[in-house]
Amino acid sequence: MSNLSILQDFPSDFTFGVATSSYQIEGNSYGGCGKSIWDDFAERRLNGIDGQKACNHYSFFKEDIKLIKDAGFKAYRFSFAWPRLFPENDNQINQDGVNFYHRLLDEINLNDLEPFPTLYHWDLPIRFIKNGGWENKDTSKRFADYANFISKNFGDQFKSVATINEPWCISWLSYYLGEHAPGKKDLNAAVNSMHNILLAHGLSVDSLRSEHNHQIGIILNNEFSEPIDQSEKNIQAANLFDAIYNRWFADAIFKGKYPQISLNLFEPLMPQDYQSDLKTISKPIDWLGINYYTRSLIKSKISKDKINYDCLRGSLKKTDMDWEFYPKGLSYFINRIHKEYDEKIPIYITENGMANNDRMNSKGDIEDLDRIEYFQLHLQEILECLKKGIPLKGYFAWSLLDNYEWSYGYDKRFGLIHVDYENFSRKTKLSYREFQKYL
Ligand code: IFM
Repeated sequence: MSNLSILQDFPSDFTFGVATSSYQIEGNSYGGCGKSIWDDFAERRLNGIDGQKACNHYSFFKEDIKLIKDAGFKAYRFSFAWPRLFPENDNQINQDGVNFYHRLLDEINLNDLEPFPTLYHWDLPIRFIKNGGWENKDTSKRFADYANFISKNFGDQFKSVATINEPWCISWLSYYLGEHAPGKKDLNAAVNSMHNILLAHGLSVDSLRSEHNHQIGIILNNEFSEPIDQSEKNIQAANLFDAIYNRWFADAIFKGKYPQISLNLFEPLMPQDYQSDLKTISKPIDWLGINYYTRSLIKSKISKDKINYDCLRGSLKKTDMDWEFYPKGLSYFINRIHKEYDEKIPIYITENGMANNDRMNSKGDIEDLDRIEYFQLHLQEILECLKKGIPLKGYFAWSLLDNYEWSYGYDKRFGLIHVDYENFSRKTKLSYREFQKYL
């Protein structure tokens, strides 16, 4: 029987928390929040299924913080919504938005939870799209101003802060694969946004530090890259996937350069002065967040743009996203960061969890045993890494609540807590109660 008794084996200074993001839970129709690229994308591409209401965390945040506290978690990872703070333009503040984040941070601190805000979790104000969104370096500069505003206004309410959540999703998934807002399929746009999102990170490190002595990190999503077989061409394809998905961002941040294998393809498309930006991008940070969910099986293919691979799913047990359980990938990336990038950098697992086809039993309970097993298997890998002395500091389950899962709308449920989207009632699942029992 799956359980989370493994939680008892962790050292007492290891932080357990839960994670969410603004657009996925807050509800953009409340409190004067402006439109983001996701409202526009949802209208154009998702039959209008958007985050206008989401979980109405805007109204229910006190109840949600209490649930975090009651489970025994010690930290809460959430994100600021840029369009909530600056709905119309870069200078006109929405005071309701400012008040909301003050109240949220107060509530987190009053409950002795450590706030882990992220500055950007994908809800770019819609006005930026006219100028190309992340294709345009100006967006990176505006982001640094926004970061400075946050530090100036809220900086005495938190210590740790992450600049960007999942740069691969913001750039490759959104500008090359077209699966996320703004939904472009253009290699040139993708390459520029892959650089500019990192520049936004680098510039914001300085603009945050100019206000407060924060502990600054960035959050990278990693997906394990496994060639479908050991043939030379499939190994090469898997290396290219890895260079674009994983190494592009980590190499730039920790080594101040891009991996040669992807740069060979991208160099002609890069912004002219990209090399001098790499100095800004690789400014020292205080911690790294890793989001980890699954692996991809990579098969070589010939493509006009030379992105010569296809991603397949294997036959291991799968989540409701069709993502395989592959916990070994998590320890692989932890070890890789530690050995190949920076052996001193404190690492947090900032997201890990699964979408499950949750069903209520006759008593109205959700017994999400597969989710418990998923957590248990990944925690096991983390524990092994801790035993080797890797400076792993914490783990955030994704997610506190069922929420808006981007292009999938509300169909995929990742929460430890079930949300009824009609009346916003919350109901704890068995996985929540397992954390509660052992924390
Ligand atoms: O829901 C997302 C989150 O916003 C970013 N990381 C992956 C999660 C699951 O897809």
